Amino acid sequence: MAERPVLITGGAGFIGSNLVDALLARGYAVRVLDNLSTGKRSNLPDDSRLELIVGDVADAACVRQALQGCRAVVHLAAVASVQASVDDPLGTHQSNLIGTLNVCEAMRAEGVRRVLFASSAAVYGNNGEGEAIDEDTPKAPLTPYAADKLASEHYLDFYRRQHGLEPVVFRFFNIFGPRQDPSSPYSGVISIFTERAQKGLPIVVFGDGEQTRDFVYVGDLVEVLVQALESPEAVEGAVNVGLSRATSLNQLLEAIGEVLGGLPAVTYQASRPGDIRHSRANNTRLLQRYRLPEPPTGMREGLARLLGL
Ligand code: NAD
Ligand code: UD2
Repeated sequence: MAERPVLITGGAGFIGSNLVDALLARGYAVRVLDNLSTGKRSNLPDDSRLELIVGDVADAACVRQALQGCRAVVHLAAVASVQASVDDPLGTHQSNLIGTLNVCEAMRAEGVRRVLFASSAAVYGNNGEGEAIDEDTPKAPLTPYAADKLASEHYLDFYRRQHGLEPVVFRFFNIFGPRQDPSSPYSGVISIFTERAQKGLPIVVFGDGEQTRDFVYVGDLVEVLVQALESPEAVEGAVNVGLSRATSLNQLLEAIGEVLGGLPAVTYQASRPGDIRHSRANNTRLLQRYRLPEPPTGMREGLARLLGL
C-alpha cells in the first residue's frame, strides 16, 4: 500500500508551501487542500508524492474526501488577514471557524487523530504587551480573526476530550520568509519592506519605528511543525511560537539595508489604530517540547534567504 499522506490545508500558501517542501524532503507523501484564494499553485513543487485538491475547508464533503486515507492533518487554511476579518466577519468565519469544525468532524469520521493547528498571538489582544507573553496570559480576542482562532482552539480541545483527537495548537507570532505575499497593505511587514526595498519604492513606517515584534523565520517554524507531527504524544496546551526576541522596525530596516546594500526613502506616518507596541513571546514551553535550530535563524540570515541572496 502506498504511504498514507499528510493532509495540509492551506498548503499552497506561505507557511503551508514551506512545510510541503520540508515534508517531501523527508520522504512524506503530502496532500494539499487549498482554495487558492491567497495560495498559489506556483508555490508548490512538481512532485509525484504531492497531490493538490482545489477545494474549500468550508465545504464539509470536500474536507471529508480530502482526509480519506491520511495519517495526520496540518490545518493552516484560513483567511490570514486580520483586516479582512474586520471587513467581512461572516465571510471569513466560514474559513476560519467552520473550516476548523469541518476538519474535526472529518477526522472523527475517518479515524484520523493527529492535527496541528495554526493559531495566533492575536488571541492575546493587547494583554501582556511589553512583557514576554506566556500561554496563560488572559485572552483578549479583539477581532473576528482572533475570535475564530480562539474558538477553534476550544473546539479542538472538545474533540480531544470527547473523541480522542490529538490536537497540537501553536500560537504563531510574526512569521517571515520566502513566499509570504506582500500584496496587501496588511501583509507581513517584512514581506512589504523587502519587496519595496528590492524595487526601490519608498517604505512607510507607521509610528516611530520603535515598535517591536518577535519575528520567526518560516524554516524554524517548519522544523517545529515536523517534530509535532512525528512526536509520539500530542501534549495538551497551546504553544507560543516565537524566539522571545524583540526587533524594532528601525532595526529591521537597518538589517534590510545591510543585506541589500542600501534602502529606498523611508517615511514615518501616524501609527495604525489599535497597533500593538511591543509583542514578544515567552517561549519556555516551545523550548521544553521542541528543538529549535541552534541557534535559531537570525534576522540577517533569514532576510538573505528570503531575498534569495
Ligand atoms: P497564507 O494566506 O499564505 O496561507 C493561507 C492558505 O489558506 C492560502 O493558501 C489560502 O489560499 C488558503 N485558504 C484560505 N481560505 C481557505 C479555505 N476556505 N479553504 C481552503 N483553503 C483556504 O497565510 P500564512 O501566513 O501561510 O498563514 C497560514 C496559517 O497560519 C493561517 O491559519 C494563519 O492564520 C496562521 N498564522 C500566520 C501568521 C503569520 O505570521 N504568517 C501568524 C499567526 C497565524
Ligand atoms: C500580526 C499578524 C496578525 C495578528 C497580529 C497579532 C501578520 C501579517 N499579522 O500583526 O495576523 O496575528 O500580529 O498581534 O503576521 N507596518 C509598517 N509599515 C507597513 C506595514 C506594517 O510600519 O507597511 C507596521 C505595523 O503598523 C506594525 C508592524 O509593522 O506596527 C508589524 O505589522 P504586521 O502587519 O507585519 O504584523 P502585526 O504584528 O501588526
